[in-house]
Amino acid sequence: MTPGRLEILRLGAEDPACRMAEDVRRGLASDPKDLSPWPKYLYDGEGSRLFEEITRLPEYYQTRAETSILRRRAGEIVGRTGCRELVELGSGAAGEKTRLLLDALTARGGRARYVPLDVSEGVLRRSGELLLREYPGLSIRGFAGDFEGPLERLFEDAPEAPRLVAFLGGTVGNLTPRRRRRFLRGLAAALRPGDALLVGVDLVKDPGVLEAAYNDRAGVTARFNRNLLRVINARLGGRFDPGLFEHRAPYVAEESRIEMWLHSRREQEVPVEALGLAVTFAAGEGVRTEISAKFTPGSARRMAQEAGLEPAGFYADGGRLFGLLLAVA
Ligand code: AVJ
Repeated sequence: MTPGRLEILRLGAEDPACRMAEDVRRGLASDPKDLSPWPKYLYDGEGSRLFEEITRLPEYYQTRAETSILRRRAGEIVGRTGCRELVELGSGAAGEKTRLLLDALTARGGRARYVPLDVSEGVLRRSGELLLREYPGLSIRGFAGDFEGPLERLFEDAPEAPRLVAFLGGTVGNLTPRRRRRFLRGLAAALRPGDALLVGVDLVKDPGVLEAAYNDRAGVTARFNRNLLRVINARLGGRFDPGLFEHRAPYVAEESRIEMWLHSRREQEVPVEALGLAVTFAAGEGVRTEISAKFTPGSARRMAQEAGLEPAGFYADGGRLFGLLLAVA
């Protein structure tokens, strides 16, 4: 990797449309209907745009809280790990949070590398070009792909100094417990001793505050949720009418998680061409579209330990709304 250089590689070769048909078939055949194991399908162009809008909503405190932690502690976190490379999983538009970590990394002089992974190649290219202008000494190797696939290639071309792998935004909470364990074990196995993982986790709090964050007054989260049906229409030839589904996002205390659902307003049959079938919904029947697990400092530490990582620090914002767990391999 040469300083001042941007390269974008593709991670994983399988045909995404074909995979999606299989995933959606499985999700819609289960009882209850459940598309939440595949949160990535929420993030097409429109879904990513709506999510950016969510991060600015008054009710959605997570992005602001996480950014405020990094504003105060990025220097300390990077200093503790001694890393020279930032690997960011699900980097998205590489906004202020990424810059706070890169500021801390480049403030220490010498060569620094940034290895973002995101499903959108366009987003990687645009944000990579912007970052190169702001950080001329940085070398960037972006990977377009899915963080649940094999991650070894992200860690090829290993630098001598330790790496910091950042998995921000609370995205780890969107994985089902099984997938979360599988993902973290796979990640831990790809790390070398001394490498560090920084995971953002939304914290357990008053259910009213949690539910407001996923049931915003402006209805942006409802649009984000219904957009999944548009993605299925566009990519799999579905005939969903998003207006016939109601957005709900209750906090399920027994699971410590928000669950996002779409409930059919009436009995209906929806053809999906790529599946070669029509999906039937009873009146009021729901399909779960996303889970978003909430953690305590203790449950976040246990999650890292289960993957064989050693918890090294837990950082929260002033309101204790959101946390960053630092763990080392
Ligand atoms: C992707 C984890 C940041 O679970 O809060 C926002 C996605 N879903 N509103 C979350 C989301 C509904 C979000 N994260």
